[in-house]
Amino acid sequence: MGLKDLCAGSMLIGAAVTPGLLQNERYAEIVKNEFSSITCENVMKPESIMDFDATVKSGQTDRVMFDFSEADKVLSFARDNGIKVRAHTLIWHNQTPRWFFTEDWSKAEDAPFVSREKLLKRMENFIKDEMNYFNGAYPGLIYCWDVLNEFIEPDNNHPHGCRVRKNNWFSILGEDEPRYAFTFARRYAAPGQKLFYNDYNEYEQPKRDFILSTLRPLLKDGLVDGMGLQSHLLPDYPGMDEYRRAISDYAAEGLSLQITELDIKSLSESEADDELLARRYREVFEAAIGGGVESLTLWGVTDAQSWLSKPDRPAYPLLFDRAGKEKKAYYAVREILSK
Ligand code: 9MR
Repeated sequence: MGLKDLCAGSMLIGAAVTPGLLQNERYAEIVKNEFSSITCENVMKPESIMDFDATVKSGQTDRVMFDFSEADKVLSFARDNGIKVRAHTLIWHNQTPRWFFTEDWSKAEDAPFVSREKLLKRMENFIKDEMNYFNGAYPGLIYCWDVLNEFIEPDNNHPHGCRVRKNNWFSILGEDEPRYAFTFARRYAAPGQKLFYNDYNEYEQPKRDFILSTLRPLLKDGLVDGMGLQSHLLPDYPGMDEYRRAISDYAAEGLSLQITELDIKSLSESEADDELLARRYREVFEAAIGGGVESLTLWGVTDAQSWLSKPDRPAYPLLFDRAGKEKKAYYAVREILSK
């Protein structure tokens, strides 16, 4: 019995994966045995699917062209193994090429941006064509979309918490960006697919309040369904009270909740740190189950592939070690899910 069997019926449990990881037999086995949900760690992001040459060649000025071949490797694996997919991510300031925003799809550094009107056409076509492709090729596979990612950044000192710096979407669309993103996504999503806002440091104040005041009007108009709690945590931060409080504050608004990118940045594999990690995972899973979280995704499968592991500074944030062996934290999670 894998983790997915222990929480079947109450919660999906997932991992972020890359096409490369799935080629490794041991790692692919872990994914098949343990998880009921998959997120593409990078290959569904705009920069991975937007095809510059094909776009220029197409001669169109308001429609980007795609290359979905890397994403297809992950989605066909999911389909063939009965695993559902969280689609990550449509509108994001990061990993979206600048040429998408420029006149004549120019890659020149100082190329001028298109008008607001033209960007809205590109945005609608982008969302529509991507959703139509995946929903057509993999009917019923994707259960939710991260429509808007990391739009709130209190450090930018905008009165409503908007991320104004290094955000080409915002430079052109301003505060209307979220409404347009969710309006188009709702228009083209398949029936039953949930639309999510996804962010990190989601438990902190004032970020939480800014997120909620952005989502409330969209929620009222039926445009957004859920809050993606990324949950990139440290062993001792945030405190569990703060974390639980955030979960209940989001839930109180009527948002569906998913933990979308969980990892806990432990920098040693000493016995003591391994124990600490297990305790922390236990608490987070308890909070998730107690808070009605419907899907919980780990941001990676083993410590080896985690984005937190650098060649000169390994990290130990996940449930499986570099060899793909279950850590104490894995058994702690099993215990909570078995209750
Ligand atoms: O794990 C991803 C890493 O491989 C990429 O280099 C990075 C680029 O921005 O994105 C990482 O994933 C991020 C996710 O898409 C959004 N939330 C934060 C994640 C960790 O940075």
